[in-house]
Amino acid sequence: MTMKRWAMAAVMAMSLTAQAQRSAEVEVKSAWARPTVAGQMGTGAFMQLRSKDGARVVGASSEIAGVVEIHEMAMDGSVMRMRPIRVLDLPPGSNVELKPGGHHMMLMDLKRPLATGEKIKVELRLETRDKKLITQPIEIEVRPRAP
Ligand SMILES: [Cu+2]
Repeated sequence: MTMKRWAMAAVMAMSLTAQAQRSAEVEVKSAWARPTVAGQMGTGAFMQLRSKDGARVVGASSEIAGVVEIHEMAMDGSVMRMRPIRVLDLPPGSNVELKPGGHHMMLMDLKRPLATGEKIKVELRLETRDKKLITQPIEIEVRPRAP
């Protein structure tokens, strides 16, 4: 094989790898997080999640937050409170929405303020239907309201 053909093959192999990464376990749409002001320690992030084969979100992390959790809203007497859940189930083919007032992602112990227009990276920890643990990087846009 000539050097040139070898280089082309290498480029093709790399783009295949990139494609494989793009056909991720979970389809993530309309991911957004609320901007924060200096000193604010936490904010909510929202998105639509869909897994063709079914999966479970079992954790999340981000370099901009010390702690990332999935929260649910639940009544505590007559007061609505949020509390962390350990597992978010994504039934096969269903849209699962993280939204204000409902299940949401919570970015806590923020290392810096989040400015409108920037994109932050979060890694989802997923358990696939065949019980494999994988991580999937997602990008979340910082904006004051849903896209
Ligand atoms: Cu919360």
